[in-house]
Amino acid sequence: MSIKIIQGDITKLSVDAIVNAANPSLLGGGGVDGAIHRAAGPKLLEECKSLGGANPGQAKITHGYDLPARWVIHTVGPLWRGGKEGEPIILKRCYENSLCIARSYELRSIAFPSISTGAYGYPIEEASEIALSTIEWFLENCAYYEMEVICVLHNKRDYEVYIQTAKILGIDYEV
Ligand code: AR6
Repeated sequence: MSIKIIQGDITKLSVDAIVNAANPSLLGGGGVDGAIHRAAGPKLLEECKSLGGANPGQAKITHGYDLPARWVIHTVGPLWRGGKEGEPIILKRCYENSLCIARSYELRSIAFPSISTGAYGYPIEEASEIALSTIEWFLENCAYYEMEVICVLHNKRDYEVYIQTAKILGIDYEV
């Protein structure tokens, strides 16, 4: 089991699945969602239309089409409203449910962006704690075969925050 923290563009990764930080329509948007749809091509949107949307915290899987990744797991993060409206538990569910789907497809390498910390405004320091602790917990307690989870941060500051959080939480990670 391993957690990797890297800086980069998630759409370029040749992994079993990349996770998309989508909105409840699951029909595309800006940020990482827009980048994933552009790189995957129009067939991704066609398949997404058949999913019937998703609630915050849920996750649904599609093919990756023109992406190097075979699968895309679409999850809807919480919109940050100050932190007292259930945002932490919803964010935790995004990671848990995405990893449960990955496990049910027996996927070995899964890459996550930093869900909710762009347009949805979740503070990266707090979001990184939930991301890393939930991934570590899942790998230790729920994975029954070797899984590699990669946290992909688009910019240097977010990357540095993740590394700092991993150190504070005492989480074993690779870079
Ligand atoms: N690779 C990796 N990370 C990226 C990439 C990329 N190519 N592009 C952006 N990020 P956001 P949210 C990072 O806004 O906050 C969409 O319109 C970005 O720096 O993509 O969950 C959806 O349709 C940030 O750290 O997602 C929803 O309406 C992280 O991805 C809404 O935005 C998440 O930022 C969801 O907002």
